[in-house]
Amino acid sequence: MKPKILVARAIFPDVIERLTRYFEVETNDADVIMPPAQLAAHLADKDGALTTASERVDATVLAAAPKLRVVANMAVGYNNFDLDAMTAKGVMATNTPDVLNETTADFGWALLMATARRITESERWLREGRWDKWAYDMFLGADIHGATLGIIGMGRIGQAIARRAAGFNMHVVYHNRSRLDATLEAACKASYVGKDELLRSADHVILVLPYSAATHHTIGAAELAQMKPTATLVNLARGGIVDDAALARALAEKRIAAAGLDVFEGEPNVHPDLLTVPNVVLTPHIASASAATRRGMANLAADNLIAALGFGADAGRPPCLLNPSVLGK
Ligand code: 8YV
Repeated sequence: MKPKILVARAIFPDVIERLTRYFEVETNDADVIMPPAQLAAHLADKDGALTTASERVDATVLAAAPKLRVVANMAVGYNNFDLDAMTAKGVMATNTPDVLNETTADFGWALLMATARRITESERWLREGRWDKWAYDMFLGADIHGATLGIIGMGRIGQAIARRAAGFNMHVVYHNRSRLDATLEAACKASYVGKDELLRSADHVILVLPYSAATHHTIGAAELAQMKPTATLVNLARGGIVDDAALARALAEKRIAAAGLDVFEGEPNVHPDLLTVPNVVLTPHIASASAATRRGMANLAADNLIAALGFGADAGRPPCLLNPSVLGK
C-alpha cells in the first residue's frame, strides 16, 4: 500500500503527477488555505504533507496526526512550523533552500530599483493622464550606483544580493547574527557593521533575515528614526520583521524616502495605511516567483517527501532536513 500524503495547496500538476508514483495523494484543488483545525482533520490518516508558508504546523495539528512522519515546506522560510513540537513528535521537517537564492536576489534588486527610482508611483501618475509636460523635478529619486547598500541578514540570499551590488559600484555593509568568514566577505565585497551603524550609514537597506520571535520588529519606529531621510527600505524577508504601522507613519511623514515591500504582517492583508501612502512599492510575496524557480521549489519539496518516506537513493534522509535529531527515533 502506498503511503498517504496531503498536498496542502495547489501546485504544478506535473509535480503532483510525480508524487502519485509513490503516494496516495490528497490534493487541495480549490486551493483554500487550511487553518490548523482543518489541516489537522486532513492529516489524521496521512504519513506526509507538502505545505507552503501559509499553513501553520503546530502542536495541535501534530496531535491530530498520529501517522505523520514528514512535513515538507515549499519555502526556504519555515516560521510556519513549530520545529520544537515537530522534533518532539519525531516528525521530519524540511524546506527548500538554495533553489531560490538567485531569483530572490534578482527580485530584491527589482524592488530596490523600482522603489528608489519611483517606477510604480510615476507609472500610476502617467496612467491617470496627468503627464502634460516634462519637468526638471518630476519624480526625483535616489541613485543606486555609488550608494551605500545595507543588508540585514547575510545568508545565501543576502550574499547573492551583495554580489550583484559590485555592478553598481556600491559600498556594501551588512549586519548578521554572525560575521561571515573572510573569504565569503571578500567574495561579497561587504563589510560587517553593527545594526545601528548600518541604519545610520546606508542609503538603501534590504532585509533578508529569517523571521523568529527574536527578529520580530527588527525595524520599528526607533530604527526608522535612525535611517537617513533620503533612504529606502526593502523587505524581502517575512512580514513581522518590520512594524508595518510604524513604517506607514514614517513614509507618510517622509521620515524615510520610500519603501519596497514583498511581505507583510498578516498577509494577504496589507496595513491600510500602506495602501494609501504613495512612496511605497507593494508586491504580493512574489520574490521567488520565476517559473523555473517555483517549479524547482515544488520539485525539491517533492524530493524531500519522497526521500523521507523511504524512496530513492536518499531513502530515510531527505536532502533538506531541518531537524536531523529525529532520525533513528
Ligand atoms: C515562498 C518564501 O514563495 O521561500 C520562502 O520562504 O517566502 C517564498 O519563496 C512562499 O513562502 C510560499 O511558501
